[in-house]
Amino acid sequence: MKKILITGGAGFIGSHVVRRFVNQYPDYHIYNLDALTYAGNLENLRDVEDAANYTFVKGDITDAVFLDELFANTDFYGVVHLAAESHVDRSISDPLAFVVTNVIGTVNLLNAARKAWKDDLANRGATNRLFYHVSTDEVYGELHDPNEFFLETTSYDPRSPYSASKASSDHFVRAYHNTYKMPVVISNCSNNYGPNHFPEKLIPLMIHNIMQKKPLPVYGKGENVRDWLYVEDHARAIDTIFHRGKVGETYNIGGHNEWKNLDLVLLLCKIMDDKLGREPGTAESLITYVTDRAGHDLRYAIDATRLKTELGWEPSLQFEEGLEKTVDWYLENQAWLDNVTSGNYKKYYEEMYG
Ligand code: NAD
Ligand code: TDX
Repeated sequence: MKKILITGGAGFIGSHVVRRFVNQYPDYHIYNLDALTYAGNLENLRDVEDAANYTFVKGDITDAVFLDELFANTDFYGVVHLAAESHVDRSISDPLAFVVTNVIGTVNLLNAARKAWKDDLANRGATNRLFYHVSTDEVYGELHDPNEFFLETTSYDPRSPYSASKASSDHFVRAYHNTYKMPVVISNCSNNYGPNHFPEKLIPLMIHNIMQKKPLPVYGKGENVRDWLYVEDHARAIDTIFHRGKVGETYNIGGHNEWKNLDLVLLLCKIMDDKLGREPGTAESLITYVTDRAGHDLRYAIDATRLKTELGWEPSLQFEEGLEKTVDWYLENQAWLDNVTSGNYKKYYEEMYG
């Protein structure tokens, strides 16, 4: 059985990646390493927690000694690294936390793999191993020309503490490939949405506030543009790249689905009024324009042609369909949302894991 370490598997995207790997690959044993920060929620994985090929490991990637022991005790074939601080607004109020987890944590993980795989790295270029680093489109900076898209070759130009920390971690991953022959692959994905998204991010925050008839805070004039991808499509892209991507390469992942924030919020308002049986315009009346995010990137848009032509991956869902699925999930899983917003989600696993 191949042992695969997935970091950050209790988070939003990580939980979808863990579920996919556990269900699709019974011949893999999936180890989910997660520190269970505020963003980690094991309720996301209730449906797979008893699977024979799944093990949860509570641990922190900022702890190098712990990682060295873990790698010494378990012979991992591969790593899929998602653990990170992921919210731009938090990076503006506490940048150092992003350096510690996203930069130092990633280097710790690279070091642990390097030590454990040293014979393979020296002898065979470790073609039997893989270190997959999951990154973001935000490392490329912002776009102004509507005809421009981020390519794998676009120069890095991170503009928030979050994107600077992710860019730095990407550089370290490439440096380990060049210097130590670490077999790496990197993907840079656009904004994800879907079930289990923590309600500090735009789409789940708006869904939550519409349900509760609370104000919908739109930053600035709502003119910033994001390129949205359904989270299960991202998990499928990661699966594709993990199995068929070329070592040393980078793949952009995106939905080719750009939305101005205000247009997206208006669409969500319409869907929610309809689903909740409210008068049209009820949710829209909650929109409140608030002070803009500092250094707010104007537009992100990914060109994912390489992933399509070389590995055959394409998004499977239209945005309206994905958004409706997402809204339905939140309406059917109000207990999940209540547990997260009340902080009760921590109690479930604190009893089990401390
Ligand atoms: P998330 O915040 O929902 O989850 C992060 C997970 O990492 C949580 O379970 C948390 O407990 C864990 N974690 C945090 N610090 C840790 C540490 N020190 N040690 C171990 N575990 C730790 O994040 P997400 O939105 O699922 O993003 C996952 C990855 O994908 C991140 O690397 C992010 O940069 C990247 N990404 C996210 C998006 C997006 O739209 N959300 C888009 C592109 C790339
Ligand atoms: O209350 C809000 N009001 C608002 O107008 C929030 C939370 C956000 N916004 C705007 C800011 C952005 O233009 O909505 C857009 C999306 O914001 P977020 O959901 O915070 O995402 P973003 O900053 O684009 O970053 C996300 O995508 C790339 C993820 O959080 C990152 O982890 C990922 O790398």
